[in-house]
Amino acid sequence: MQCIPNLIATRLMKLFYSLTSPYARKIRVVAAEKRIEMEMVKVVLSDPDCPVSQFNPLGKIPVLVLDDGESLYDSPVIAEYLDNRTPVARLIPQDHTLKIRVRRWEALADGVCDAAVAAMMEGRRSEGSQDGAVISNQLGKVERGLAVLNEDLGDAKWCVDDSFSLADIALGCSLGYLQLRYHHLDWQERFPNLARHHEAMMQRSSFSETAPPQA
Ligand SMILES: N[C@@H](CCC(=O)N[C@@H](CS)C(=O)NCC(=O)O)C(=O)O
Repeated sequence: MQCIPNLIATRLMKLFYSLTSPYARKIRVVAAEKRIEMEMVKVVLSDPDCPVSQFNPLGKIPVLVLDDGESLYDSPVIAEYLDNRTPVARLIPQDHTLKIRVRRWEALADGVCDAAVAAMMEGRRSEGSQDGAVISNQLGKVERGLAVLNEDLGDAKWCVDDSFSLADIALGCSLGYLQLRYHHLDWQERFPNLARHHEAMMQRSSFSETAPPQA
């Protein structure tokens, strides 16, 4: 009798992403650290046929489409989902106090990115319709956020409890975005703790292999 191997048909989860999105990079780094395989679907958000809004009504990436068709967003939700999918390389601590500290780092790092993106979008409007007050308000958030992140990191290697976590991934992706779009802010010189953290992140293949292409 022929022996038929027990094949389990599994459909891979699909991640909608772009090479320059810092939020999508966060998820790509999480997946690499946790050795989770996903089908990667690269999108161009400005493309009229971009499929993202079929899966996320907000039309934003990252979106993770699960094997049963359910879609997850935004990046903090996807990161938590993936972290719980396998115990390999835990990125969000089980301990409540540590978990809240990781989440707070993530919120501030993501918030700096939100403000940097908002300032850049305003700056891309035509000369006459740009609002300088909007740009400086958003850049003020970036500056204050970086100062607090730099101060809170101090001379520690990793953000929370001397252990690598989602906080480090979120911080790294936010700084990577500033390096891409705001090189002129000279954040490496002004915030040396953050510069050192970014160098440590670049030693990890999950991070260096997901770096956005420099323009
Ligand atoms: N809070 C969201 C932010 C996602 C986000 O803003 N993604 C940008 C790409 S970097 C986007 O999709 N923008 C398109 C839009 O706002 O319409 C997350 O963490 O996933």
